[in-house]
Amino acid sequence: MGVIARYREHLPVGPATPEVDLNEGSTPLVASRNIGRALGLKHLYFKYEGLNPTGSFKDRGMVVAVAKALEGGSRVLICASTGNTSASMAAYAARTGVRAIVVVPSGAGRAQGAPPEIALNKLSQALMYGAKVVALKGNFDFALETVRDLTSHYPVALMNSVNPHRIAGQKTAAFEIVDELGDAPDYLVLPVGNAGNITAYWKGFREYHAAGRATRLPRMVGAQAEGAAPIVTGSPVANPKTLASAIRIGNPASWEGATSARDESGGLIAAVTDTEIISAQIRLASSEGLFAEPASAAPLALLFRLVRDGKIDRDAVTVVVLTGSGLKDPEAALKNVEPPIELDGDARTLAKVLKL
Ligand code: AN7
Repeated sequence: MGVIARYREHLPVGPATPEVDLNEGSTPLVASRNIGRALGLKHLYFKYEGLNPTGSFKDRGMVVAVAKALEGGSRVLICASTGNTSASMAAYAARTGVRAIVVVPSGAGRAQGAPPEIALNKLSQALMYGAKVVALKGNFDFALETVRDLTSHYPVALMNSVNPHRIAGQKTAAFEIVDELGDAPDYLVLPVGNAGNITAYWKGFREYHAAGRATRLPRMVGAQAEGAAPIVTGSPVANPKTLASAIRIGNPASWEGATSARDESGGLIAAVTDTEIISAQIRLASSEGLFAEPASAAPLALLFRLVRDGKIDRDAVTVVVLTGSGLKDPEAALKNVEPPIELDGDARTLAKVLKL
């Protein structure tokens, strides 16, 4: 079952909305075995969104946005993307037989013929699903500005999270957490890039609370990368830099949604360094068996710091959202682990090398 079928009564769909799904959503809420214990947190969970059909949380919003675009008669879909949105849009376009155009940042100073500034596996997804991919010179913010300009002049449906149907679909992740825990957590910790997801989670928690499905609201805690932290510093970043390419965004479209979520919930949005991100990504994989992409490790890096600073109550229920699979960006990960041992030998030499 996909998110439209599961949460139909909470979504802007009706009898005229076409049925679309890839069985997205219903992702595991994995209880921490080791990190929670090490931090002294009794109730730490990971919402593992990397298990969505295209490997990220984007599928939740995309399925609703595509269904609504079809309902409205659109035949051409477009998005600007740091990678995951484009992979998701391309998949649902393929499934429903409409054209997909993807605009990804190629980077301002990149060498001719070099790959775009997005993770290779995300690019390969968009290409395999059959999208037309344009690597536009400049960063993500310029790509989004250009796509918005184009859609205001041509009959092409804009599928970025400024499309409210994306936010509507993404809020289902908050519903799932409440359905599983029996109430809202105390803290919801997630990465913030274009800020659609924090906006969507907050909307979901508020709606469920208003419907009597939860007795409380979580504090919303957002993590940005230090070189791409406009919401933390309070002004747009012209040239955002971080190895977490998914959140390499300098002027978030849902800026206000993010600050409202933060302020209304009594939460916070803070920046973590790339070094903290890498170390959190490795610790998550090697001590929990959960491989998430760098952007998804940013909230865990922030949680480490908040616990160290004594800002998180040990009895609190904390959910960290792992927004995308580690398989999305193996190049980033491989730079930071020991390479395989090269060996030409038999069992004895193998045992010797392994010091068994
Ligand atoms: C893994 O795909 O912006 O704050 O174009 O891929 O809702 O933008 C991706 C964002 C976090 C940030 N984690 O979410 C895109 C894109 C992962 C992501 C974010 C993204 P938003």
